[in-house]
Amino acid sequence: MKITITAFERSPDGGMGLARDTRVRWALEEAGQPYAVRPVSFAAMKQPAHLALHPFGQIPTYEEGGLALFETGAIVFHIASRYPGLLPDDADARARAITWIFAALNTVEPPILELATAKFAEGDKPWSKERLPLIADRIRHRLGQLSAHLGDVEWLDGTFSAGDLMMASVLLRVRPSGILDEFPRLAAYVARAEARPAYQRAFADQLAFNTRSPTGG
Ligand code: GTB
Repeated sequence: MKITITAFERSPDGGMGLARDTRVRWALEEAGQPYAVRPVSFAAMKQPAHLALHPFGQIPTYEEGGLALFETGAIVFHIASRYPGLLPDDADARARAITWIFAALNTVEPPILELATAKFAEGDKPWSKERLPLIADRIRHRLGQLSAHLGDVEWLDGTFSAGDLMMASVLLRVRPSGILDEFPRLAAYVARAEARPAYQRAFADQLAFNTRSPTGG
């Protein structure tokens, strides 16, 4: 069944791979599934046609036959459940891998998003200077715990899974701040994830998409 996802018409990061369509592209590459990408402008995201797919007017969305999904956690979980390669067969190992998807989104990503909001949406507020180091320390606390858990193993729970895909995607978001590099084990973990051929293809495709000429050539 044909898979179509949506992405920013042109990502504000110019193709650094930080917009959330990259994690969906990556999951589809790991699963060996071809897909099409429909660009959506900021204005179109808030129009009824897109809101019918995504109630919050965001990207990415995922369409497959009659199924339409939003939320990258749900999309990646769906891909990992429907296609082989991203979740172990053993039921307990599968449950643990799914736990890491939730941990990435619910425990590690929130302070990272808070930092982005504080920098880019609230950077001009008088209290911003005092708030930023507090958020950075909350991130450091979480990354310290994650790094201690990871130790010197390659992936979070045995073989690479959708849990690692989501965790690495979340950690990539904090790398530009320099905080990730304070945790060499996590920096190496992310580098291992980025070296996967599926990630490389996903990254290259989103870069080409975000740097294509306006005429589509
Ligand atoms: N919880 C949702 C999910 O995981 O799918 C969050 C989706 C979301 O935040 N989508 C963002 C969006 O559509 C794009 S990814 N924003 C437009 C809007 O809300 O109007 C967030 C993002 C945007 C830009 C960069 N960047 O340029 O570096 C990185 C990440």
